[in-house]
Amino acid sequence: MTTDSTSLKLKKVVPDAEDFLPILGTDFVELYVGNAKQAAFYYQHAWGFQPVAFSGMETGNKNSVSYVLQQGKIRLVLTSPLKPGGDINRHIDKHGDGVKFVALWVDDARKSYEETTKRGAKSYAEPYVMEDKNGKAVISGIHTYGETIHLFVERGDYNGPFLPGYREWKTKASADDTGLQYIDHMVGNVGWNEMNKWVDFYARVMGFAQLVSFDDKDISTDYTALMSKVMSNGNGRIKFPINEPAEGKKKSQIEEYIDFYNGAGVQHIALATDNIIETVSALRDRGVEFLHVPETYYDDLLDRVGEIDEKLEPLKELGVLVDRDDEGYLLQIFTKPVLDRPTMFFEIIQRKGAQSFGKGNFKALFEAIEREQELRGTLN
Ligand code: TYF
Ligand code: FE
Repeated sequence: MTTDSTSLKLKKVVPDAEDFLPILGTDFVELYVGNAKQAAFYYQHAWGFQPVAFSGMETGNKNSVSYVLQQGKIRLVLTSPLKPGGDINRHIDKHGDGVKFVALWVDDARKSYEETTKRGAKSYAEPYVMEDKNGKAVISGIHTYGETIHLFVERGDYNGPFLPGYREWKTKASADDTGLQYIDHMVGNVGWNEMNKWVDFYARVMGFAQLVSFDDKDISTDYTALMSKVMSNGNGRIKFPINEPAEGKKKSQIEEYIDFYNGAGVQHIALATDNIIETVSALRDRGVEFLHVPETYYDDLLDRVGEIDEKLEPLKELGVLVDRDDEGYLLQIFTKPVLDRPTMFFEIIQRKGAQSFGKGNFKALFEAIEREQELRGTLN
């Protein structure tokens, strides 16, 4: 493993052309979960997301229930079935709780659908209009890796709590936010030798380009390995790293994920803060569990990353990792899986100039993950 950083470059995988899929930002992330009421309680009280909107029996939705929560620009939707059978139950049975929809905010959901399906995207939903007294929105959707879906959300004249059909949702007990601001990146785990197929998908079908902060991430510790490439849209607001397992002496964390998720899916969601010490302290006080790095990581930290604004002691106390590239530095930390299956987890990230992903931390991070795999008996 080398730790040199080279500057972040956009490698043009597709010829220069107009951006045929302009994306305004991430609109929402929707998880299919076994018990949305309790999941919503967790994200509200442990993570500080605020209640926003609700759909369920009281709004005429007899088959499923959805809670919408928001913090900064991050919008989370938690959906559970109300009856046996159907696609949500099947999804939960196969994958456990997990991300079903990564919804992208666009100006034109019809054009987004046409441009991507004509380049080979598999249709999930043709453009349809949702409407209530608050106005109209248009939604369409295409398949990406595994059973994950990209929705295109055009908000048009809609001016309500979330989307047509949803009503405002309030709770009596509140929890302060924890300083989370926006989704920095969302990572997909795909199967053996499938990374380049999905890199090509994001390039060809969605017009993304590969972000190269160093040569293709071919990452290994003494025991485990994975490969990773980062795809980004035209304006850089959307960043999707794609991981695949690689052969090592022991089982890749990516293979462990694929085993338990029963296929490809969203591995981690990186949430940005502008004060990682405050954010992680608050999350930890409320019971969110983070991966532990050995104290020796901090012994030569400042030699590796140079001067930083933060004091070393709180970073060490919390287990926050630091990495530098030629544009600045970043601070990051990873939760343990937030579900019973060792599948999805979160990253908290604070960027101070650096636009890369923490290459210098991979060894310490992956060794921390290996220790968790060892405890689960899934390292072999
Ligand atoms: O998103 C990233 O690239 C970093 C590092 O399985 C990382 O957060 C990469 C692969 C992985 C876990 C974290
Ligand atoms: Fe990440």
